[in-house]
Amino acid sequence: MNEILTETHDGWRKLILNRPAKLNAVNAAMLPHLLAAIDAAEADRFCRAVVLTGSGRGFCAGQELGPDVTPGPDGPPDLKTLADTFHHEVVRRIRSSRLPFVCAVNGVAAGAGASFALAGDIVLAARSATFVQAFIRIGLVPDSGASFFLPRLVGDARARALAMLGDAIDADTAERWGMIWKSVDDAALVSESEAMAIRLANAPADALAAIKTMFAATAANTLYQQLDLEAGLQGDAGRSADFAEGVRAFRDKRPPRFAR
Ligand code: T3D
Repeated sequence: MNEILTETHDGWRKLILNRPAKLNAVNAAMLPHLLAAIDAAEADRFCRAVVLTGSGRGFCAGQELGPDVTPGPDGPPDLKTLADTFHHEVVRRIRSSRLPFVCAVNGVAAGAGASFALAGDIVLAARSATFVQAFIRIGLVPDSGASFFLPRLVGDARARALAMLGDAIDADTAERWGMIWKSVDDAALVSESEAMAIRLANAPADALAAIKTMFAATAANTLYQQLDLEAGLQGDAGRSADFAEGVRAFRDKRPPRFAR
């Protein structure tokens, strides 16, 4: 079975984790295909947005608790290399991509699967979906960015409790806590995430990429450094055809038609 499905639409792609019987748990054989699918979207000049979702009733149950993490003749598994090479590379590529990523969390997102979801730029979740920091349940620690994303999204108190207790939270709670953009009716997730991708595909692409650059830098920057970065990126945006079109459309009282 093809464990990563790609749908190519007009201006956007959908990447689907496709191991439904295992709630789309990932492993070292599957993750290179996910990385390749992300790279292919990045390389496609007609692609302006990506939806990442799962097939079946799960989004992603994190690392497959199978051969990759089973002690072999040489001793315990090398989780550092596994994380560095695969899981963390997924997060790096989503975050460093020019493309806005919409994560459509269709079901449980656990362990690294929750981190992949939170790496998205805009996270929509089906109301029945849950987010689980499952690591502690099996004696591991948060990875794939969980210890970076969570405190920034929900605050230190909630992040620590989620990481230390491993309790599941539902999509409504995730929305209320600011962990995700929106919880939607299960039946509406596909249409809402696709509408979001289309909307982003029609937005000014360079400005979206610049917003990603800004938000990537903000965690490490001082206010003054961030002001310098904003000024530089605004300078670039001010020279763009999209800005000229945006202002023209405003004056003409019509919707803008940004470059595609
Ligand atoms: O180096 C590194 O970076 C290592 C990576 C670490 C990052 C991680 O992601 S560590 C965390 C790994 N993930 C987990 O510990 C989650 C394990 N799964 C669960 O706790 C539960 O399955 C869920 C809470 C996600 C969902 O529960 P539920 O009751 O809805 O479903 P289920 O019945 O437990 O699972 C359905 C099937 O999927 C089941 O298979 P079966 O019995 O029907 O054949 C189950 O074994 C399978 N499954 C779910 N998660 C995994 C999995 N199989 C392998 N690995 C999984 N992670």
